[in-house]
Amino acid sequence: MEKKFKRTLVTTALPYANGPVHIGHLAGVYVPADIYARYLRLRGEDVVMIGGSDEHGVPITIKAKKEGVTPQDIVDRYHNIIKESFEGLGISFDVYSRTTSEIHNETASEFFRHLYDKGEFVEKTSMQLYDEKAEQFLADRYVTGECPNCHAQGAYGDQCEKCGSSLNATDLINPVSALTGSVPVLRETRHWYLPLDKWQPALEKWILEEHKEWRPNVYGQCKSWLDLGLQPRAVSRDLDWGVPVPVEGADGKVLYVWFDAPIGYISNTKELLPDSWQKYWKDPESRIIHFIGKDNIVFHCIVFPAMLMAYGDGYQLPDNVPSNEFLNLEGDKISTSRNWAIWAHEYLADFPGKQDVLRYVLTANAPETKDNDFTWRDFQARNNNELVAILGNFINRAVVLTHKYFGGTVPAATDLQPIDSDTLAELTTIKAALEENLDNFHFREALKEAMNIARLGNKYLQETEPWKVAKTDMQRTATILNVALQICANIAIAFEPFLPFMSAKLVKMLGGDKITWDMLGCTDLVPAGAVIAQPELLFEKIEDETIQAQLDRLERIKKENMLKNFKPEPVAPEIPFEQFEKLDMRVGTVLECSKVKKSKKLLRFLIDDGMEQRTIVSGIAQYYEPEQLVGKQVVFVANFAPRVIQGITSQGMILSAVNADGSLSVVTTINPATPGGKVG
Ligand code: B3M
Ligand code: ZN
Repeated sequence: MEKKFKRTLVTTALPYANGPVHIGHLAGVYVPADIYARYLRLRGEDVVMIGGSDEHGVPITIKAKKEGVTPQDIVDRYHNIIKESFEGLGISFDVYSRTTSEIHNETASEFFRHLYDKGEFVEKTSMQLYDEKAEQFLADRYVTGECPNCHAQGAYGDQCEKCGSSLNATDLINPVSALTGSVPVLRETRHWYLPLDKWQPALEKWILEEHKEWRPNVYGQCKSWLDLGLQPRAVSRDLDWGVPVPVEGADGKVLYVWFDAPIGYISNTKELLPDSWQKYWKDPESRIIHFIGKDNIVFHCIVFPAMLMAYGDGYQLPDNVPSNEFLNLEGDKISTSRNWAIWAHEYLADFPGKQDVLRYVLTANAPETKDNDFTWRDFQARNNNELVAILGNFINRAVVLTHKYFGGTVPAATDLQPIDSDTLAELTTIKAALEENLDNFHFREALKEAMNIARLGNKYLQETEPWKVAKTDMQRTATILNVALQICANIAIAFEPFLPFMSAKLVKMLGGDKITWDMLGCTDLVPAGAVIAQPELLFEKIEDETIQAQLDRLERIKKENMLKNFKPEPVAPEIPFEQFEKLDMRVGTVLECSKVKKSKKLLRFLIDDGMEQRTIVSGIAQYYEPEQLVGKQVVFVANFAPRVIQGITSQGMILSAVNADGSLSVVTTINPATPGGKVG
């Protein structure tokens, strides 16, 4: 840290309470923020970590409507799930609140009113779509219609999902209200806009000149926004869910969710520290760090800072905004609506006691500089090959050998040799590297450095072989195990920010109590004569079946999504009856069916066609076992010109239906039909 700060406020993006949190949220925001906050706490710094649910916004009202419940029901449900998930994973919030709280309502309301009174807003009227039946203005998401660009049907008021273009609801062709299905009309409405253009020069100076150290993705996004030129932004909406606009005559209007949500950071700090919250926001010797995902950059680096500057009164701007890229799941974008995610609460239920495994994998694979992929195979490999084989194995060996040779009493190091001091000296080097990385928000690299301590320990035991030395030299054995236990204690400290559950167990196992970051690099953490506990398993192997069950779940979800999204192919151009008549389709009974050798796709059929028997080759081997089909009736095209397939002459074609996932279902008859009978 170049500058010295007196205190740090760590904020984490407020997750929308319209669904649970998933590994993408965790990897992007909450795990890195937690690592950072824990690190600062261990250093004894004054740090506060703030979080809460974002409970306003249109998606929540839509979900409520769909389920026939109130928006409050929705946010109550998800706020609780989210909060418990964070607790379960050891995300160490000092406060986790919500934007429907009274204190937030007051704070956001006052914030708006202050800007209003200062004349910081521009008031503008515009024409918006209004549903006369529902007697309300329609939020963008509540209007669908034809896309003015690609003419697809069902485009939303803010975006066409077909061609991806962003839209204005008023540009939709033939708009329909999603509330009542009626045709909306244009009506005049008044809103308050924050003139971001006014703050453009100040923002340019602050970001482009004074914060060149920000991550390239963050700096780059800000630069392109600024290069485009900032425009006034509406900060109110016609909606009945949110913080009411505190101005006379603003009935039916609420603060735009992106106006009130960042103020949530302030309300949450107030809730936690009613008397001293201002120190964290207004003292130039404090600093604010926003942990967010990349889709939130503009709001945290441009809009919210402009709001704070407009407010004045000493509010400080964030010092850094370490935003991550996205985490994908098994090669596909994580999506709440498609259920393509690993949900935090489900993980906790499926993998009890394995919080640190997820924290480890998400950090080792963190999308710090580019999008990354989570795969269950990688999860398993990192657990088995790194946590079990390197970390767990080293600690286990050190503790087990101490029990074996010294009955669990820490032996004294009375015979220090160069290999011992060299190894111990490495700890100081690793500590420096760890700090360098943590201070600069490089959590992946930092985790690698922590892991290097375990690697160092394994190498040390491999080279000193205490199990052999013990046969001849107990004094030397004592020294080696003393050194190994000091390395274990260093692991407990270095890993606390990353794997707090493991760290706490290890501290207890070594008979320790309180740890601090200063202790890292020390070589007398476990004193000779102290008694250590029996070894406890810190990590265990994850078996193939466990991983397969998760992969099967994802496979099921993929299938469900395919069915949901299936759109039948458009019907082919009309044909006259005579053309249909040319096709001679018949019923037949399958007499024999077998796999075609050397082919994965083909089955060979012998069909009773009422005349002679005929052979047909059909490409459905992936969907049926041959014996399933024997005795069944099929429909086939009888006047197809014979074709030679894999050396077999196929006399016709068996009809199958093509399913959403591309699989095939053979067509059959409901009542027993006469072989050879015409189909038509
Ligand atoms: N709820 C958006 C999101 O989860 C939003 C963050 C608010 S942070 C003030 O992407
Ligand atoms: Zn379109």
